[in-house]
Amino acid sequence: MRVMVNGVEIELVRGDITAESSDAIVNAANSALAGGGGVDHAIHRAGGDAIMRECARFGGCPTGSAVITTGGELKARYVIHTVGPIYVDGQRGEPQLLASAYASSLRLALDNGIKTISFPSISTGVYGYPIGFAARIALETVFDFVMANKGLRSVRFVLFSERDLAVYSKALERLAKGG
Ligand code: AR6
Repeated sequence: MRVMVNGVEIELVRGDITAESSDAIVNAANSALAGGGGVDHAIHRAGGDAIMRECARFGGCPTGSAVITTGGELKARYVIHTVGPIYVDGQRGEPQLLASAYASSLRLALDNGIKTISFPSISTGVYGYPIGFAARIALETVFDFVMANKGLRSVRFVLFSERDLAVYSKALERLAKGG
């Protein structure tokens, strides 16, 4: 599914983000930037050691922020590592922190001349964020950002399962209708 918002293509696909050829892919990292499971593991495995060497220089990244490294051996030139919140009950700032993870990644992309960027579904794996809520926050944050900032050409969500793609599609339909 694909919509245009203020001249920017926002697209949802099912797939493996490590195969993306956008300028940057986003990693769902932890605040130690230490590597881990899920998409983080897949990106470091596919991109090689250069990514971890650059991560180590930052000495970590607070929840809701982002840092940028080389894409190493990936097709993508850069990896933007962002740290989403661990979901507890939704009352501990999780929505704001999740929105901030997306917005910080988009800001870093613009600052580095990136035109095309691909996101996974941040926080909805190991970190337990209910995907219906997370999808809405992710898409709303992207809509708000591209309405307020010129420079990006495409923002893609690469969802790992058909179910995740269906949830994001429903959220995007609702948002595109203004709901
Ligand atoms: N391509 C796209 N999406 C993927 C891929 C892939 N190759 N692999 C997994 N996903 P998670 P989090 C999906 O757990 O919840 C790590 O250990 C997955 O199905 O990777 O933000 C970090 O080091 C899910 O929908 O990230 C942190 O400690 C989504 O990516 C912690 O997990 C996010 O799941 C971060 O947890």
